[in-house]
Amino acid sequence: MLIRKPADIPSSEITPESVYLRRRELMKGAVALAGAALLPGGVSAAELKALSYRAAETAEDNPFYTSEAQTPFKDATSYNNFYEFGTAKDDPAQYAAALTTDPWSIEVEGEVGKPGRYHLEDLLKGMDIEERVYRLRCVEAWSMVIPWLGFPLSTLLARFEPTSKAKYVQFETLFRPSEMRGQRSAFSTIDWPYTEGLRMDEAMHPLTLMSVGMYGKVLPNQNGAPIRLVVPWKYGFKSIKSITKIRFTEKQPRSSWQRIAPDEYGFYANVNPEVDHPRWSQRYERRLPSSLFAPQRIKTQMFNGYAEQVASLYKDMNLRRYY
Ligand SMILES: Nc1nc2c(c(=O)[nH]1)N[C@H]1C(S)=C(S)[C@@H](COP(=O)(O)O)O[C@H]1N2
Ligand SMILES: [Mo]
Repeated sequence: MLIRKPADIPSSEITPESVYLRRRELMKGAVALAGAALLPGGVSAAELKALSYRAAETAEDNPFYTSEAQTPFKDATSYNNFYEFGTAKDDPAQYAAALTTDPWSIEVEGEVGKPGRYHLEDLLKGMDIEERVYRLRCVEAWSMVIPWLGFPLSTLLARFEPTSKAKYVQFETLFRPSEMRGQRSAFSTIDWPYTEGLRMDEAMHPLTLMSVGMYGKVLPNQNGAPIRLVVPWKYGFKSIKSITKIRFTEKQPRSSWQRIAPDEYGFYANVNPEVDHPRWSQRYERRLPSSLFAPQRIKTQMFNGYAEQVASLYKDMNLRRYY
């Protein structure tokens, strides 16, 4: 267990006090979860795993942390994009409860030494869950600051032993129309399943997180339970939810949004205030909670503020062309 009782934490680690208090908050979350284990049907491996994790660091120069105000849990879980449950921002919160997330498995295929179907609990075994406070900016120009729980995607991918031909990795979301009402809609724009992809070096970058929880709890269904990607320097649509397939490929895969509107949504989708979406500017964002009277309009940063960590991945690329 990575989480420790207050008595186990040396005093050198409890300054400033806010860190200590935050740890306590996190542990309260863990206790609440332990209570959930009493629910009929038991508690999933993901839930058990989320009980133990490293609390976020506070160092200003830590790329896995931001001291910006965190988006309240209520906003992060009620204003979502998850088209499998509908296109309105409040649809996921209303309808995602229908999704069964346990048992869950992930199929691994393509250019890889260890293909197969893996149970989520096996994949989580021995995985160190840590907390990372990341900004996430949607292409529609709202943004949030969320304390995610997860582990580096690189740790997981390495276990499957990608071959030397694996240049990209593609992800797919579950296709289960019986539980995902958006997939039953006659008006749906997406050719299901939702897919996304990363170049191998992006996938292996230490900032790229596989998340199983947020705010000290397991992921709410509307945020992509039981396991989703978080790529904080890219527009939100790259952070694919409820993943059931990982495919290693030699050629660049096509993502769902590229297929829907290739002029508007590129493969890279790096947050870039200099490159407008064809229908709107990307210079500013609305930090949630945002309202008519308190719009919280802030300037968007290059690579969503993670340029120091990731700019080198794109150093010889024309980012207007590769948007
Ligand atoms: N499977 C799936 N994943 C998805 C989406 C989706 O519609 N389906 N929407 C994306 C978009 S556009 C955004 S902005 C983020 C939103 O994540 P959040 O609701 O946790 O903030 O999820 C991304 N992942
Ligand atoms: Mo988005």
